Amino acid sequence: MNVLLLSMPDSFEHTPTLTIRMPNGALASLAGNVDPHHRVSIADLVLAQQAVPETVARLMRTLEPDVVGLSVMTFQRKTAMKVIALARSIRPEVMFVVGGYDPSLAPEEYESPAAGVDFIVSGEGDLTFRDLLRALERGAGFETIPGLSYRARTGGGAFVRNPARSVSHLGDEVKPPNRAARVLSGYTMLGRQIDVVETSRGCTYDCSFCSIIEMRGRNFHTWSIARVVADIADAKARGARTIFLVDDNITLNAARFRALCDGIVAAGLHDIDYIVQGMTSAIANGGDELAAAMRKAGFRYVFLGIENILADDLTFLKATAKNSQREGGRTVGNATTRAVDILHKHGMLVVGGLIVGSPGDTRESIEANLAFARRYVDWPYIQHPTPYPGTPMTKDFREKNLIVNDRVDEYDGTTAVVRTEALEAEEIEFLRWRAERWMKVRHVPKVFAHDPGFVLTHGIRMFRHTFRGTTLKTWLGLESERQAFVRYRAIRRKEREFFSNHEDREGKEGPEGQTTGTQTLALNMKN
Ligand code: B12
Ligand code: SF4
Repeated sequence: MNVLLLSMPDSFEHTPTLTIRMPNGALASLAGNVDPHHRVSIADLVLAQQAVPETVARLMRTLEPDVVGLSVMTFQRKTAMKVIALARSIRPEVMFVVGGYDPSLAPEEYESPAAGVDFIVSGEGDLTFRDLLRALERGAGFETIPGLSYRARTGGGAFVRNPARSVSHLGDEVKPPNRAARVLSGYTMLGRQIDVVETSRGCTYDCSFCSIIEMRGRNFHTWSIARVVADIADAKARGARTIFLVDDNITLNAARFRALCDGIVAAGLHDIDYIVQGMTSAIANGGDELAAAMRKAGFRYVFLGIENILADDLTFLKATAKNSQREGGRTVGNATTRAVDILHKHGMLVVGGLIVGSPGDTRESIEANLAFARRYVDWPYIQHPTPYPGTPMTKDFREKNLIVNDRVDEYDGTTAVVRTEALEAEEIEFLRWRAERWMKVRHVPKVFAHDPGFVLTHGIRMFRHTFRGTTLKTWLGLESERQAFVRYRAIRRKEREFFSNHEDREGKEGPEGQTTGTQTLALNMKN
């Protein structure tokens, strides 16, 4: 069968496509696990953000897929529906499969006939998708495939939800990703080609804002160091110079993480820049030994899930335990500053994940977190609590009646869609927006020291992107920053519209490295 796998083009304020365009790891994993006689093509639509409809149309016409699979996060739902409608208009006979966080956690949104979806894969998709293709090929029924929902052939075509599939214990069960299936090019992290690698799946914590627990329960499974090292070598052989380890929580087993660092060095793969996300407690408790091993292996950016520096907010977010520093079996305080200090001491940079706008937050508590970020983190990754489907936090916000926006395409983490008891959502977003832009500018010298060519070529555009909405009048003090903020929000809303006036845009050039409608860039038809 001809299979086309798509990830959505919608991107996040802190990972603008001008500087960061990452492959979706789920799609390469699916491609690696289907039976080898299928022809699978992966297209990450962030690579074609300026020409989404044109690219989808071109892929549908040139690849002639029998099955199209879409990976969808909640804030990408609206775009996914439009992609399906367009693709179906070009090839009405195609079968559409959706998977990922949103279809898994809000399946009802995809079950209405208007959505145009034929199958929903919940939770891990590697084996379910493989089994679905087998069933389609044989013309067999779908009722024995765990993790799959499908439209019944009788009874009005309602969706049938099969029982969930148990989480995979990894090992040899889930085969390595197939990166060769990617048909678009232009992946980048500040000018260096980037790839993603998984070393484990799952987490045993239960932070109230995180979708992972509802998605797969509380568990943690790992691949062998040998498999991970081979996977990194594969990414490197295909040109990657930066690798993001996308594990949910790699630091759950610090000894294994340390062994992985040693394995990377032993395999000579420490000439790559690594990015990883981890818990402050694990980094603080791992101390100099773990941090030195990480640096030696090439780790450059460490995303720390700090979440909040105030105890009450951490309690609300259920993120106290993972941010606690422990000594002699006892909690002795918050681990955040120690984790930051250790990473800095060993030459690594901190991406500070903070969440501002929990129900009890006031102007002062938000400012305290922003001041902390200003002082301690290298790149701010500050978000607002966002009520994703199925999370305990969503329930809390709903019960407190604090959700003010139900347009899920705006659930991108930096649009405030909930208010606190003391502050309006817009005010919370304004406070974050106003402070964060300057924190980003401050990081530029460190980027310049590492990638001078990239900053020289793209510096002005990076600055203009960060300050979009701000005009000469704002700089001269002739209008308030709030007016610039209103303009920024309008620009942001427009950026989410990938399908408006697409006929007018045909042929328009996108940012450097992005595929556009008229380019025939890297359509790799060989696999
Ligand atoms: C890595 C990651 C990122 C990377 C993205 C890299 C990339 N291009 O993929 C970065 C840092 C850029 C990122 C950013 C964001 N992320 Co993110 N991210 C993750 C993370 C940590 C791991 C995802 C991953 O790659 N897993 C490995 C793959 C193999 O697993 P998987 O994606 O689950 O895929 C499996 C199944 O879902 C399924 N599947 C997935 N797609 C499909 C498609 C089909 C057809 C089928 C059949 C099956 C299937 O099968 C796959 C294989 O088993 C998760 C989870 C977490 N613990 O935080 C969050 C997570 C996915 N992110 C999330 C969010 C909200 C975001 C942001 C909006 C804001 C933020 N919190 O940072 C931005 C926006 C991203 C963007 N497009 O711009 C949420 C999604 C919630 C939701 N309900 O939508 C998660 C769950 C975290 C959370 N807060 O709970 N993210
Ligand atoms: S520690 Fe990280 S992955 Fe685990 S539940 Fe909390 S936010 Fe999610």
